[in-house]
Amino acid sequence: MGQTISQKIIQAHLISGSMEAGSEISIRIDQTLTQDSTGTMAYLQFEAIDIPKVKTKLSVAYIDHNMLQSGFENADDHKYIQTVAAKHGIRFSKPGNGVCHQVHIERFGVPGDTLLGSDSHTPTCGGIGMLAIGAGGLDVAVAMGGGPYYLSMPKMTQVILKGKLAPWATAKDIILEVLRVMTVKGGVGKIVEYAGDGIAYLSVPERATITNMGAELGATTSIFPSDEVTLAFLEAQGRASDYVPLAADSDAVYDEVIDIDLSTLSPMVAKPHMPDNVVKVSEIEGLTVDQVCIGSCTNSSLMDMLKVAALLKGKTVHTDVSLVIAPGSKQVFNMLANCGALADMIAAGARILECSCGPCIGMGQSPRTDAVSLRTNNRNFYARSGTASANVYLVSPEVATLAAIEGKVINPIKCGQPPVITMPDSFMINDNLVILPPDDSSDVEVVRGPNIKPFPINTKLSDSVSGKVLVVLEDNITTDHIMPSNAKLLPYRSNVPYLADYCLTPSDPEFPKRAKDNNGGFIIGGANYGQGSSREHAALAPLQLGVKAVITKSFARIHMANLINNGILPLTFADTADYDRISLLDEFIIENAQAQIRSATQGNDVIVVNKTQGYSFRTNCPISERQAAILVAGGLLNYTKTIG
Ligand code: MIC
Ligand code: SF4
Repeated sequence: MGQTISQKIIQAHLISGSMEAGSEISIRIDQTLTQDSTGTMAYLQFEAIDIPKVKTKLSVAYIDHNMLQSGFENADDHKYIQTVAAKHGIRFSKPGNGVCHQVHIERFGVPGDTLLGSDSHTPTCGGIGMLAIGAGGLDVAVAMGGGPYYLSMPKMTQVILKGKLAPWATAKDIILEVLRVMTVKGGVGKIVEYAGDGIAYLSVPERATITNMGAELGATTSIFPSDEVTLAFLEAQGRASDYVPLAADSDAVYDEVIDIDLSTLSPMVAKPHMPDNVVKVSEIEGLTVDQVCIGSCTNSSLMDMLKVAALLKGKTVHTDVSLVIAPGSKQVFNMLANCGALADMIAAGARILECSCGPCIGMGQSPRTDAVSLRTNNRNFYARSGTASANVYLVSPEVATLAAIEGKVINPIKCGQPPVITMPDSFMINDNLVILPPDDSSDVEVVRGPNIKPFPINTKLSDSVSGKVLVVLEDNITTDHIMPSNAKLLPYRSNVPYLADYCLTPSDPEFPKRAKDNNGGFIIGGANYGQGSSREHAALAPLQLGVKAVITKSFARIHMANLINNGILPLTFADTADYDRISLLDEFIIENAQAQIRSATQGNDVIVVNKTQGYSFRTNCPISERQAAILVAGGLLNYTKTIG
């Protein structure tokens, strides 16, 4: 039987397990990436594992999230990451070099290789045929140390793109359409592979927009074949030698196939507050706009920026709109400056930001109360912009730019022909902001500022797990609810005790106090709990507050792995009707927890007793034997010590 693209890459990297969907496998990781908001924790954990030099082919530490430096905290973290990277053989991408995913695909990604990144949008590199997966910091730390990455073998989804996009329809509209069809939970446990005659017309940056936002499907990753288009991109980046062709076999079998006729797609928009709340732009035409943000790892390539500049040329941003633009990388920024496109943006009145995540993660540019903000980002989760009452809409750079000029949403179809932008034959290559680690790092001193606090480590699972229900939450709770990130909180990513006081506050401001008053307990969630970011802090902050188990209707992949790595039991209701019976502060107990967790690996139920209401209910814990051992040991760090 033929193989899919990702099955081929997995097979070539397989260390253990059988490649049957749902069973646990482990793979060798060729490259890792970290960014600063998850990186500090990942490197603290790497240091705890105590391996002198990374064992990957390439590991890069990026600084792109915490860029505001409104106090000493961010700068301290940057210094720590720079010195710890130098110490352990990791390349350091300085602040100003760009957003990790944009830089990585430009300068480092290799078709057919594996990449593990401590950021959920790591699948961006799937745009050049790399198997690129987002994970928690601890999993990335283990991979840097040469350890395998464990995952559940995904199912295979094929999205067949037929024909050619109509004028004004873009790669962003393709992925918004896929989100509309599959929803934010539709990709959980799956890899999405793109195929069809339509992909020949999509450049690597366009493919990367699609694989980037595959994270919003909950997918393990997304991937395009490595073909002539990939070769052209790598050649233009001066990296033709990294090219290897890669395609699915013609008789490869997919679990699911979705057909999209590109010629029928029109500009789309994801309405507040979920990336799958997708309609046609024509349905919100005329909506008055207060803010437009262009950039983020989804749409900040040179081609995106050149389109924006062409539309802005000779125009003025509307009186009532604030337009901010953040180019994705130094390469993009420099080329915009060299060709004059940057001047067109400035002349039109755009506020140019440094190349970083910026508004996407609420690092500045929070819009006004009740604002309508059009953004080219990948996420419009509630309160993520830093203004809880704001309504964030996700659109293509073209739709965003036209709205910035007109002050309202315009259906671009009515605007004549779009600017025609093609990929340059050669990009400007200057890697002077990537600092190589020294061969001999014995003299390197790792600098730790006062903001770096010890992180919580769980203890062995006790045989009787008891506590009160601390909160009951609805479906689709994101990591932005569990551990909000914004300009005020992001500086504390290396200070979990501080962050814990904000845990789940967008959903329930009293949660941290209630958790502390009751010495921890249980979190109850709905479906797709923990979707979004890879931030391990969404497990570490609950751990700091004494949370012992999270019981939900279902989990998002990375968050569930983060809970296990930190020794918090991830349980799902065997009968979702039991969710409705639970009241706040009910007292729960799981008897014989160690034995129950071990036997859950055989598909047996884990019984939870509701002492307050006098009944028990069944839960599942769909984990491997290795994961059960991690939970019993009290997390991955403790487990690693037990196995030497
Ligand atoms: C995000 O887009 O939510 C982030 C910020 O990049 C996160 C990482 C983090 O929380 O630091 C992600 O996507 O993993
Ligand atoms: Fe940065 Fe936003 Fe991309 Fe996350 S989604 S890596 S915050 S640009």
